[in-house]
Amino acid sequence: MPTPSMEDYLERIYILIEDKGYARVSDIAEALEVHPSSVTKMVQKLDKSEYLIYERYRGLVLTAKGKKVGKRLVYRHELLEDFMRLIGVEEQHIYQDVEGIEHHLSWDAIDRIGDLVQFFQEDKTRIEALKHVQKKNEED
Ligand SMILES: [Mn+2]
Repeated sequence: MPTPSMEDYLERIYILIEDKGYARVSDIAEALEVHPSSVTKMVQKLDKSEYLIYERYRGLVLTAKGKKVGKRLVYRHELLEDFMRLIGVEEQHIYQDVEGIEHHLSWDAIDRIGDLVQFFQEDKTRIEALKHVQKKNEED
């Protein structure tokens, strides 16, 4: 199992490769707001754990395992953002809240949140019912 920090890197590397076709140490450092030397260290660790292959002058590529995990991590982040938005969390809080919780939930909990998001999306009157409760609570 990757550590929370490894997860953050894998998630970011997966997104960079999806968007640009490659992920350079400098791009990762910029995206995660860390020093390039920290990126190099982590990339070496991810290489050792077989999530990617890193060659100093050729850059890095995700292994099949790295792609699979990266994809799941990006899905998890997006699902949790959808969930926060759906329950009415203010936009300005969503990203940081998700960053704060994403590493600490079991995949069981993620799947159940997925069910809940689907439950609301399948019938918009359910969202209206939730909004009604929120409005009542605000009035109290
Ligand atoms: Mn994230």
